Amino acid sequence: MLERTIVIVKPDGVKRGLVGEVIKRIENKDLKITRLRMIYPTTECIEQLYDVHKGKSFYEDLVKFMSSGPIVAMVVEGDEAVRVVRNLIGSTDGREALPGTIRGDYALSIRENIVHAADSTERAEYEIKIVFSETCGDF
Ligand code: FUP
Repeated sequence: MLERTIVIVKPDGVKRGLVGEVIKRIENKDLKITRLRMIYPTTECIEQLYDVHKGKSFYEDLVKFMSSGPIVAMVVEGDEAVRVVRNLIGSTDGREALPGTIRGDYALSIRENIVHAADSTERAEYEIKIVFSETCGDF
């Protein structure tokens, strides 16, 4: 079934020059990028993006990290895009993520793990609305 999801290259991915690599892997998979935006996100926007993690031990460091520099957000479409993209990025902890996945190939950390992707179509719509709103950030 045709779905859309959101992929975000996190501040570490942008700083390390991995935007092109992430885009290449998405396009190689024959997924389509239909929107693309680079922003320096506000703390408030990141808090909304990660609302489900509020109160967890890692939440504050996560918000600080995600709002520490520019990010690149994309809307990605294709057959079962949510699951397909989650498989492309790999598991959360870069030390555990399988080789061949983005995190498996480029991350050695659970926090600084290069990319974010929505884990359901409902979350994708929620996150797209937040990250592509005027108030999420600017330069
Ligand atoms: P994921 O969906 O793979 O991005 O992972 P989660 O939704 O579980 O976590 C969101 C983000 O919180 C991760 F990308 C990194 C951060 N995190 C930590 O910093 N420490 C943890 O123990 C778990 C997650």
